[in-house]
Amino acid sequence: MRIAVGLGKTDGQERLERQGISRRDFMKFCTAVAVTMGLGPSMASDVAAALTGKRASVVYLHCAECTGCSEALLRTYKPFIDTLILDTISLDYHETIMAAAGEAAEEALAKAIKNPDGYVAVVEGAIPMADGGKYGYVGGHTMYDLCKRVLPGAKAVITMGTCAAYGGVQAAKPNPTGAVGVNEAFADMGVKAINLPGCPPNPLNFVGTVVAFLQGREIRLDELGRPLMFFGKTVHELCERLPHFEAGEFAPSFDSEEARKGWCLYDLGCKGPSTYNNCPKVLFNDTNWPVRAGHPCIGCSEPGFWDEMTPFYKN
Ligand code: FSX
Ligand code: SF4
Ligand code: F3S
Repeated sequence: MRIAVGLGKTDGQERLERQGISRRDFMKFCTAVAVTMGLGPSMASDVAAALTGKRASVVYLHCAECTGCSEALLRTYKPFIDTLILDTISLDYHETIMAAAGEAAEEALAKAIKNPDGYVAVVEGAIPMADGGKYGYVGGHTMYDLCKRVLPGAKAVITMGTCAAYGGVQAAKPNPTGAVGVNEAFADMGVKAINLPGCPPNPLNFVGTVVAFLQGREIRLDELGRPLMFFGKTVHELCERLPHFEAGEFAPSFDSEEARKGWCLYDLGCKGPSTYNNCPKVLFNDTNWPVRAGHPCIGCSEPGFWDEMTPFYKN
């Protein structure tokens, strides 16, 4: 299978080869991204073309969060995926992993947002709004002010994780810092972020969004700002335990033989029926997802799940 759709090797291909990423692994990854996007495996070469073309400049901001979203993205089981992601996008500013510190970091941000080709902004974490935003500072600026400086001028804004999308754990009652998601905080400035919730979100949903953006593809969203290609179905609809649900076969406890045999976890607290996400289809690290591992879905990609979906377990 060829990587390139156009003529000759692109810079991107050469970059990947220099990093020791084989074409076979790369195409396998592109097939997974295409399937995640609902495009079918035959579109893998289009995905490959987008991933090896001109790199999009990305400014990645961290607000109130645990950095689990970045960890999910960068600690994928195949070492080449983080390389690939970092190679696909030009990550010009990322507060956690950038080598620059202090004034050099400030300069990197100033330069990135002046890029004549524009930039994509990614936000991880909620925006603390209470008391003038004083509960979250980065480099002497409130998280609110930093976002205000970066987001309105971006070509696209992507929220990475439930905290940035809807407030997440920081917004759980009584929400002392007044944490809210990006769209709630910046709607009055015309910001309309594409929400990629999940605590953490699946890295393939992020890559799929970047690919769709690079391809100029329309990204259809649901009423909560989530791309329908990833969040169009409930976890329950995609779950491999669904036949047991339909047969009325419910595991009575986590350590039961029935749970091990794959019976439905609904009676143990599973929130799959009211949670939109593609975990059963996409898996994490190409390996597993909560319900297959015997853990109920806790609704981590829904707004307010810390309040609305608790108690997480019934037993
Ligand atoms: Fe939130 Fe991301 Fe949950 Fe953590 O940083 S979505 S707390 S996994 O990691 O923002
Ligand atoms: Fe639905 Fe959860 Fe049962 Fe799966 S385990 S079928 S998501 S209720
Ligand atoms: Fe989250 Fe449920 Fe998937 S808890 S990771 S949406 S299975």
